[in-house]
Amino acid sequence: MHIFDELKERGLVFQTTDEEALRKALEEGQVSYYTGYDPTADSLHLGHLVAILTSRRLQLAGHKPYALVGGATGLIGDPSFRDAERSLQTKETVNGWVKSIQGQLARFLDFEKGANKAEMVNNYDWFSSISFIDFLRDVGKYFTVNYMMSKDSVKSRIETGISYTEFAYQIMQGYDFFVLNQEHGVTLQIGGSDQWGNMTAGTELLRRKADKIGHVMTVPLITDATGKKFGKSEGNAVWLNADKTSPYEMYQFWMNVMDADAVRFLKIFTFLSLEEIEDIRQQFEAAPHERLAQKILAREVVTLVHGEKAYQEALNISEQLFAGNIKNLSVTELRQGLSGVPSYQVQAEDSLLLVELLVTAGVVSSKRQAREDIQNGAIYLNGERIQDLNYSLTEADKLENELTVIRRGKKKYFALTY
Ligand code: 383
Repeated sequence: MHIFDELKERGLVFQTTDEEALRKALEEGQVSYYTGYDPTADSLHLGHLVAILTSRRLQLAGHKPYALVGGATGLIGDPSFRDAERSLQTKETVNGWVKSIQGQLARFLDFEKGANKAEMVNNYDWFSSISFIDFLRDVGKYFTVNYMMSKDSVKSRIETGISYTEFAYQIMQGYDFFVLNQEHGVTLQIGGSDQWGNMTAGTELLRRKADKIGHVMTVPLITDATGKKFGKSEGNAVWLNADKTSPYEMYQFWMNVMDADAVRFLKIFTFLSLEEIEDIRQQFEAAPHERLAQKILAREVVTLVHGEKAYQEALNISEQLFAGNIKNLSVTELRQGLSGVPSYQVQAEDSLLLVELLVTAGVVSSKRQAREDIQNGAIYLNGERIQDLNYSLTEADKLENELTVIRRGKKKYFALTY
């Protein structure tokens, strides 16, 4: 199947400039294309993955990717889909973030081999040396304020206000496309649908300044079956950096995807072939309770982002916690596995009598309930059932001096920290 049709089949094409022209370009030979990422944090997150993986798919089809990290644009701030002005970060901070993000991107594209190996570029390289006078004369002159004001990113801020700085953002991104076209023959820019306005500023500049045709393709902003923006777990971004979101948390995120989304997400977020996905779909629909689609989604994406070992570890944590077998887990694994469960930091003055501590820590609502649970054998400390009403916690109950895992019933976990 032709790459453009495959991208469509996978639900990855939201909008393009002249579709026939783009398809023809992709059919006729190697296309150099780019996607930009601004350093607005020290890590990318799941929201970036659609664009990154689409870029990888095009590379696998033989086209040549450029990954642009916005060392300059990150200092300015993209107003797209933001209802308020961004606060400026220091140059040191932004530069540090550029490096982390470059490191992350390096894992997803092939920068090593072949005529279509990926290239990393940073727009600070051309913006740091262009003078204000030259920029206004050589770039600004091609954009009318009227044109710039017609962009959604600007229109949506007319009431609340937008600085001249953020207003100028679109022509910076436009100039990037121009520079990459002139210096590297880049003719296609890919980005999320939030980037349409910025990306077409580039095709506009190419046309007016160099009489060249540039193509733009947007990937959709992913929403779940209820229309909610994808990629958040309890309101927080799911980061690609394991120190910010552990592989186990990411694994859980994919395991919790709704049935109605799972097959669609397999097409977007994995490199399984459409035939393989169709096969999975049939099995999944025959027995949705087995969650085959979620399991494969979790396996594929966690392996892609964090590697096979981290995936196996996440799977193991999840299986052991589910079976109540926490004795097989190390404290590091337990910390990952329990990061989302309620926890309580034990204070020096707290009673260590289990009946009392269960109430203080909020595991149960009364001492009567605590007694009942203990007697019924529903309370476990570090995987060991405790049925002694007079049990008092000792040093031996603190795993590596810092953690006690309480389980109530089959799989309600609580963490005590010290
Ligand atoms: C900067 C300079 C360019 C081209 C692009 C840029 C960055 C762009 C932007 N992109 C987002 C980001 O950096 O802000 N102005 O967080 C996100 N992208 C991609 C995709 C997405 C967009 O990095 O939709 C999600 O990941 O386009 O929000 O010359």
